[in-house]
Amino acid sequence: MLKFLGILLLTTVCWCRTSEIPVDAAVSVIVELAKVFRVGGVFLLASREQVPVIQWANISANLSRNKIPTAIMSLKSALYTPVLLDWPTLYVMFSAGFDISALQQLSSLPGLSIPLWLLFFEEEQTVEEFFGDVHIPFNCRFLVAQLDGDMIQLLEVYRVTRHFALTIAQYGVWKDGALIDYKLNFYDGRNNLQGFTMTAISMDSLPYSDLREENGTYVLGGSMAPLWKMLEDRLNFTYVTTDKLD
Ligand SMILES: *[C@@H]1O[C@H](CO)[C@@H](O)[C@H](O)[C@H]1NC(C)=O
Ligand SMILES: *[C@@H]1O[C@H](CO)[C@@H](O)[C@H](O)[C@H]1NC(C)=O
Ligand SMILES: *[C@@H]1O[C@H](CO)[C@@H](O)[C@H](O)[C@H]1NC(C)=O
Ligand SMILES: CC(=O)N[C@H]1CO[C@H](CO)[C@@H](O)[C@@H]1O
Repeated sequence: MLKFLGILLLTTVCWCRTSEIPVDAAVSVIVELAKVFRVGGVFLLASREQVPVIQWANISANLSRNKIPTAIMSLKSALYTPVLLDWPTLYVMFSAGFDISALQQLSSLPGLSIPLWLLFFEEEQTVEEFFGDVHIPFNCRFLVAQLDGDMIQLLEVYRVTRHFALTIAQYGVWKDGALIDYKLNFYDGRNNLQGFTMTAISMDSLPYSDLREENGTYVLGGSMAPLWKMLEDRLNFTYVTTDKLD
């Protein structure tokens, strides 16, 4: 009877798909990113369900052999562990058997933009569907790694604001143990606010800025105005003004 229960437990634990990304490739991607971003340590985030399907211990041992301090941490503990400020950290996750609601919780952390994030993605659904309404803020460095033949494509994902569609852009490619065509400055190309309307307040300071009402709307005048207009055009945003400080 006990044996039977054991088998039952095993089969229920192992229902989820095992990770298809080769351990060697995953290790190499992490090592290469650690070099580029001078990462001081790696946290491998895993839920209890994921432990049997992903070779965390193997990956962790290999990273340590590469002189990269590594710890395996549950997604729950990550919520309560302060982000290390003076030590560039890489948080790694696998999507196989992953609980997206945990990521939803993680994404509300105030320090989300401090570490670098890497998600090995191997789902039938698209990246957009997977993230659903998870908010990855504009200033976050969040990478999604996807197997593509003998290469791994690295995408960056973010949203301009919570209600905007997920932006997915190419970050780089991993091939034959090396990162190629990657952006050294992570924020390169992240210069389109996609028509975002920000609320602005102007403290009039002549001759630089002068907020005037015209036909019921406020327009910025003064010598700052052309500069501001140039920023709006370059960064693709608009503004509405308010005279209330709250
Ligand atoms: C680690 O993974 C590699 C590649 O998948 C495999 O060859 C090796 O046996 C594994 N080592 C352990 C200790 O599981
Ligand atoms: C500005 O953002 C809007 C909304 O995403 C988009 O349709 C438009 O093409 C963008 N303009 C430029 C110049 O990128
Ligand atoms: C305000 O309305 C007047 C008359 O309709 C128009 O001539 C003027 O261009 C408008 N100004 C702005 C800033 O829209
Ligand atoms: C997955 C794996 O075990 N990869 C490597 C770990 O480190 C040893 C020694 O550095 C390599 O031989 C493995 O290929």
